[in-house]
Amino acid sequence: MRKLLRAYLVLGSTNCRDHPLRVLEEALTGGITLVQFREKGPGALTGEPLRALAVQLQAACRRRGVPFLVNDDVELALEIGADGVHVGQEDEAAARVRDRIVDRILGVSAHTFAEAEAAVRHGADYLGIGPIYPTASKADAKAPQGPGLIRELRARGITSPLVGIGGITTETAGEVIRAGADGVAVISAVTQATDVQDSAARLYAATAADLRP
Ligand code: IFP
Ligand code: MG
Repeated sequence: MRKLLRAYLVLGSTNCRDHPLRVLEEALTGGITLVQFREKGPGALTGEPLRALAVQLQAACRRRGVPFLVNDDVELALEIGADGVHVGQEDEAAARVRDRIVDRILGVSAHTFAEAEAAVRHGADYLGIGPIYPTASKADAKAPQGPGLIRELRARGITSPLVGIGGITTETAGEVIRAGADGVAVISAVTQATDVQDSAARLYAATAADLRP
């Protein structure tokens, strides 16, 4: 799990300037290690187009041997046979999702020590910690916490796989890893880049395991 979190791409059609499949293919070529399909915001797909895009993106991940997770939508994840689900605090309770997806990957967002501790207890395989920096990708994002939150969680005994998310760039990825994260999750840093493949490759390079404390 820790290795998979290294360069984690979260994307949906509303984040992409080109067709999401093209963006994803380039990002995978650049070295992305894990993918989360997160179809959110104005213009987000629903129904059959949503399912069709999920299946397309999943197929691209399978060809490269990269696990494909679905944000929030447990039904969709089960229907297409995704490798896992990522849920927030406001989504279906982590413990319930754990029971429904059994041996697939379960990621849970946490913003505090108490949320992190509860998510681990409810069976999360990894925690998404953020927002680390200010972000435009999430309309209802909480206040930025800085890499210090990850440092605090490690100091207080959270040993689970952790990924930082929120406003992380290739420039700041290293400090998130040095704070104790196993990886970084990004949307814009890769999907909005002029050269998607290059930005993914730089993200991968910036998160080398030897940066870890
Ligand atoms: N964290 C993550 C992840 N994904 C989300 N969608 C989120 C928080 C709100 F990257 F998986 F850790
Ligand atoms: Mg959510």
